[in-house]
Amino acid sequence: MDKKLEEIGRAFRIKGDYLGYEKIKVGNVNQTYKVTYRQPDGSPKHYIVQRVNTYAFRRPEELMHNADLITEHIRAKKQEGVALHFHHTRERKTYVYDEEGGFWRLTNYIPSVTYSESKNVEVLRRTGEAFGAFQRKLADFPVTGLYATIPNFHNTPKRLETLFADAERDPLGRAAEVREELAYIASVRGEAETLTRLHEAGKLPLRVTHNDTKINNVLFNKDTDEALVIVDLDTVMPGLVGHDFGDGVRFAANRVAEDCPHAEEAECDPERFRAFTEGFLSQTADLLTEAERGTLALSVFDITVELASRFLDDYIVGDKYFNIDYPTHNLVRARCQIALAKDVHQKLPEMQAFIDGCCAMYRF
Ligand code: GN1
Ligand code: MG
Repeated sequence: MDKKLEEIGRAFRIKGDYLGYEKIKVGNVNQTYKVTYRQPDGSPKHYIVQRVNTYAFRRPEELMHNADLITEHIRAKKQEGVALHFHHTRERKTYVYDEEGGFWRLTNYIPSVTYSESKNVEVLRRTGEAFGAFQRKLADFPVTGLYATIPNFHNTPKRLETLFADAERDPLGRAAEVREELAYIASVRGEAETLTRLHEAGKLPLRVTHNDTKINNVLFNKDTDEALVIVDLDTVMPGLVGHDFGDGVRFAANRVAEDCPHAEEAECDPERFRAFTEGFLSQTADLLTEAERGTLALSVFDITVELASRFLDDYIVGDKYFNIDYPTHNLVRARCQIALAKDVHQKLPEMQAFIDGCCAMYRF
């Protein structure tokens, strides 16, 4: 690996002696490394190198086109503090291909902490606020200027169609084992497709959305817990605000990790939900349409069912998309998301009532 990372560093014209790397185990799709160089004055300097998963991202150049425009748009608005920056090669490209067809990029390293979960409501409020601010800063960015890096990424009806078709094909004979999960998803299909259907009917507008609003995509200051930057811009593209809000809640408010093997413990914690929601709406309430505001709670349910179906589908077809740590990892993830979806479903009225209250407060 050292040889490869050194080669990538050279392509991006990194100065100094290559000292080594550390693999960063965050993210289910790309491979991430923190590399260290000795600068001419002897001090160490770190960078983040990533190999983009080209099975998930079929057109990585378009992804980099989006990410570069977005980071520069945000950087231009930032008066102080750190910002994410993609380094360029001699040919002024933000990526390189290696001989095996691997797609690589390199950014500055931002000293920070990330949380894969947090019980600390203040951290959760700041997470919601950071994703809300991201949305806000990009509100004047033309949606049409971005590629759909993964077409139909949050098209729930298409995701479900694929799931049921793959279960029918059942290439590995795994469908029998997941009959119950398939039945649950089939039973909530109509409701889970609501957001996409409303968009198709012209009732929910497209915005520039992040599409992967997990708490571990926010870098925090180690000492003050201030949110510094949002990372993982791979899926920034035109989308629905509910998907950003919903995915944020799905991940941050769950009492257990996304892949907890004790699915029965999955639950949307009301206090964590309120903290994230307050933060998010403090930045966005005045931007949103009535239809957007009115479907925010439902969006948590829709996105949770969607993700359950993606994990389940990947299990059925043989774990091609998500990185797995053990053979049933995707199944465990799917079960945990289904348990969470059931809990969210029951809490929808109280969640929407809280959202309405926040909107009323922040809009005036
Ligand atoms: C993937 O790799 P990561 O953790 O950034 C996935 C998201 C899922 C998430 C679930 C491009 O994100 O959509 O919500 O896993 N990203 C892509 O943990 O598919
Ligand atoms: Mg991601």
